[in-house]
Amino acid sequence: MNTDTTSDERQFRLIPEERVSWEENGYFVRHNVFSKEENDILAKIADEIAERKRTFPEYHIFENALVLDGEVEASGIYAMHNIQYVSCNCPEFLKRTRDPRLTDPTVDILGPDILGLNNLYIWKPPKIGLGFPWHQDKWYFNHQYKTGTTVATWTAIDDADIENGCLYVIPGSHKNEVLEHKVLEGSQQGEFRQAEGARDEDGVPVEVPAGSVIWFNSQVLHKSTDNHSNRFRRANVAHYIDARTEWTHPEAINVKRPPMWIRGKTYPGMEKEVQWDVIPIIESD
Ligand SMILES: O=C(O)CCC(=O)C(=O)O
Repeated sequence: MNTDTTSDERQFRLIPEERVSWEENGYFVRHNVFSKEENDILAKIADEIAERKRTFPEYHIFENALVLDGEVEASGIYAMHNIQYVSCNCPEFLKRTRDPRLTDPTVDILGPDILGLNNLYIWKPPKIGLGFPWHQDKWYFNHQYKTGTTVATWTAIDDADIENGCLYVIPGSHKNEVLEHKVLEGSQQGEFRQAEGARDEDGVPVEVPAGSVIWFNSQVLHKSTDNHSNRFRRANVAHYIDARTEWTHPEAINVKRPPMWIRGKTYPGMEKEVQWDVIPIIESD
């Protein structure tokens, strides 16, 4: 991928209204980014993983209690993490994380050289799929990377609305500090912590039809609610960082979850810490 493109040369570049929303609110939405047929390819693979019909590393599958009206109904999958990794045998997901429809606008935010952090597929089954409490992804990324901004792209595989547990954001919250995140007492959603001080009354639901993408700043406060509908609510989430980013603890790089090369160059000293499926392009000075 040529890294020396200008914004005008990038077909899917940010438009001025999106830039304003990004800066003011910390997110923007595009509709009709992916077709149903394109998303069906990802959905079918994820279904096969969930039904254990496909070879897929178990440690990338995250399971949890699933609840109905506050009662534990079942235990099951709620997310598949790092599904883009070469070891996960899902090249379609890796291709998606590199799709210029996701990365062109991201280049306008982060610059030409980008790495991919976790690509996670969220699986929220009818009636029992759990929401995620208020959080800032930056709180998690700060443990690994020294970077001002990371960008999340959230692609709706199904229509996402209040009833089936869409994403909520607190517009403008990316301008404030990263809050303390505490374990939620009694929560079924074991993986995630709650940002202290985030208030429901400040949040707005971001209801989107399938095929839409939400780009959000990793510092923006966001959450989602439980799925109370008879429909699935699935989403493909891919995070990006500038390839020049430094690790917070270079002496203890998390070799289990290296970022993935997505686009452009990487930098001296980083090539071993990045996952590659192609010959690396290294900046010489
Ligand atoms: O899709 C959802 O339900 C929540 C996603 C989320 O909070 C995240 O990816 O950080």
